[in-house]
Amino acid sequence: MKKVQALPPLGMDKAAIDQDFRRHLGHTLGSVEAEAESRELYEALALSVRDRLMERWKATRVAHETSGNKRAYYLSLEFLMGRALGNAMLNLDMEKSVKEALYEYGLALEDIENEEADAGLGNGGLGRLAACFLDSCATLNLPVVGYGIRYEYGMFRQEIQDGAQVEEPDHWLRNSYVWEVQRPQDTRHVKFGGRSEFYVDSNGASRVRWVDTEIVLAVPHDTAIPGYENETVNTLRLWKAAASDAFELGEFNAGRYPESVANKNEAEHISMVLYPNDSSENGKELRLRQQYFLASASLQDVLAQWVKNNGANFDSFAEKNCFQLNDTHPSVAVAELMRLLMDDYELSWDRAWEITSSTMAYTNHTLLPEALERWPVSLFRKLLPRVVDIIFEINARFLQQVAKKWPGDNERQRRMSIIEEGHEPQVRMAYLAIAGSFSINGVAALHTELLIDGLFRDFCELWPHKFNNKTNGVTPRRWIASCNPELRELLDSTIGDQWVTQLDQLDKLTDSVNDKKFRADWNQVKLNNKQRLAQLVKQDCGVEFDTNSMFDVQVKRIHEYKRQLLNLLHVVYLYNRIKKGQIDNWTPRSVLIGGKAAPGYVMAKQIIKLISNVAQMVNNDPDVGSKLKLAFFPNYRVTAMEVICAGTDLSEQVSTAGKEASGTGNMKFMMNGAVTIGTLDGANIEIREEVGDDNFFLFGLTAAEVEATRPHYDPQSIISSDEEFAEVMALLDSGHFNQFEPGIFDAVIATIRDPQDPWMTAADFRTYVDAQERAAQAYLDTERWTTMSILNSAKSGKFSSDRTIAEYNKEIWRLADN
Ligand code: 26Q
Repeated sequence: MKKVQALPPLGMDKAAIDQDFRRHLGHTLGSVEAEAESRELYEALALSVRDRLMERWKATRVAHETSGNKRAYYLSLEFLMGRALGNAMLNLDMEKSVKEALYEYGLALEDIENEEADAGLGNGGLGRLAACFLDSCATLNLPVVGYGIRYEYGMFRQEIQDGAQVEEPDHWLRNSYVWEVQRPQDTRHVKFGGRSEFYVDSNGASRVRWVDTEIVLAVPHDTAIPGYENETVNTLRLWKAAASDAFELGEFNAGRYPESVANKNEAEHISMVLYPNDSSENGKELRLRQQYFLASASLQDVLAQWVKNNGANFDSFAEKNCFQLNDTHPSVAVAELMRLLMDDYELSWDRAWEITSSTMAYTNHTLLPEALERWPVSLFRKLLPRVVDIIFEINARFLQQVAKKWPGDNERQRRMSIIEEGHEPQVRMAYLAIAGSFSINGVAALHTELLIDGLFRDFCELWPHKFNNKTNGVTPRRWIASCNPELRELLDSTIGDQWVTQLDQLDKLTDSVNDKKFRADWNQVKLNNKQRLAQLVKQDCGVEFDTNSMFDVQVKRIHEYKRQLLNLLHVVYLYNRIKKGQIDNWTPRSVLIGGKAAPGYVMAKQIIKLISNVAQMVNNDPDVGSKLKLAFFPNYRVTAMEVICAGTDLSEQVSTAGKEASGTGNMKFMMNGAVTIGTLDGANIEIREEVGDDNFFLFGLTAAEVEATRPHYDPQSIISSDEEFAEVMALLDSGHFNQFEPGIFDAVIATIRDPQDPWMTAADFRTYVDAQERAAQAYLDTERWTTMSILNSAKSGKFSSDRTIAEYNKEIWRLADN
């Protein structure tokens, strides 16, 4: 083959971009330039940006392949990427040239950007964390590849009809997606079904092969992950499922050709849709197929590349590779790597185990017992018979170790077993992940402590050295520079522009906290962002927010433990005070609540409906006016948060202590100068440590107090001994907010009075309302609030995902930066 000479690098100036923009419009898209629609303009611009990504992407790939350096792989069922265009322009430093080029045609960049659909391939925190991590890995020059699934349908689009959530499919690929490159040459084969067959190989060794399987093709689609102004472009590889030819030409389809082709569907269903639950959906066969599909395709991909470069010699494989498991979702990878090494590459059990247990690392994201993944052994065996054999063998050897350390302690063996015995035996995925990993981490200091003292206590006694904390972070590129351009400029002109990659530099803002001009500029930026948010709320909720009011925001998945209900009780409390005429020193407030409920989570859906109904009542009461507004924000997603976090004054982080593993929205708000009202939960604790108690509105029981209170928790007596609380409950009971829908909120209201309420909403009502009052008074004192706002931003440096990733790298992955 004759070698092709690469073209010279593309220009980054206005003229070069303008040239490519018009070339793509006319030649790639075939649009008549003078009549181009905004969709075509978007595609032409995106393709011009993509061309520039491509050059750097190739160079990075070659550099990583030739360096022979260690690499890490982030395995995740979710990557909540949001939009790519703005991010790529920011990281490639193209914003200025692009704006200049578009200016010529009278086009606004924002309108063009709005043509892009969010890549919503995740539920919430865990998926967005994966996206922030990829940005930081690329920015830190770390050779890390993200592996996930290319769901045809991402997180559902939420509509609100008559105050209730309605789910609409999110066909995000409908208008062609310009950011992915299909790489059919790297297609992998994933097996399902069949049986294990034992045989003796030519060396007389007994081996196993997995036969009579169905084969599903995994076709990779790569997306570029640019680092910030550093020429690095890493890869996110998403697998699409496709039927193999063997599949459609099954045994008996002569004369049934169309039907057999239509049967391809079954294989292709695997990558059809993201499961919209953010706490586990137990026992669903398709979900287990997805998990194995991701794990197997990704591991085969890594092994194939290894063998291409090193031959089938795995002596240094563990030194050069590391797999980070994003929760237990991909943890079947532990058994799958064993299978591939033994069955496909003929390694012994011991060698395979050495490699597996020194390359796998597991991150836990939840303490909720109902969210711990377990799969029926029977289902596992039907789908993955060979894999289940390996899991049993891992368990047998693991329990021997337990028995050796604690002889005769059968109860402990039963507790720690990877297989939960019982009527329907189950595989405990977290225990599989722990047994197979050299590192297990929680995502905030408290969360890790609770894992060590509680959930994983037995394992920590066995392997204390495996456990560690990695407090979450978020990328300052998307969550300041790109979503808050006015703040970015103010920061640049005040402390220089190094903060974008060294977020600790924000601390320099403390030097300017008393500077009059700076404070005025700070407030002006916030006001402009509130204007932008108010416009969005008007457009999407039909509610008018007054920008002089305090913007009080809670956006996150709807979950009882996150206690949107507590927030709502406070709104009803304020409403009641207005109705009673208790409005001295009133702080006008605009409360925004948004988030999706899992479609099958009845209580969460009722909470949405209750918020909508209270909003109707509050917003249309002439006594209330702009003293109080409440809006439910529909279809909360990454792109909405970009506007919301910049325009927020008060960040609501009010989960029951000990339940929110970390939270990451709390960090985005803080960076953008919001003050937190929150419990001592997850990363809130560390946020408060950084910013100081004076600049944080703390309330509620601690995690230890929650557990100590539980046995004698008596919400009814709390309510009846607090007159204002009793009034709030009476208002809800009276049906005031559901006059034409009698009884619909009975179940929700009953949880508050239930002594068994796991979230103990009533316990924190009084301290919450008091903290809200402190916040309201602080807001009235504009000078005080300005200081708090500035200091929150100034002290947010720790919560950059660059810091988090640097820690993963230093303590877990140990990659050289390239
Ligand atoms: C599991 C099995 C079957 C179907 C769905 C699932 C499933 C999917 C998503 C279970 C859990 C999730 C997502 C969990 C999640 O987002 N956890 C959040 O992770 C964040 C990042 O670490 C933390 O900040 C949050 O505190 C935590 O709730």
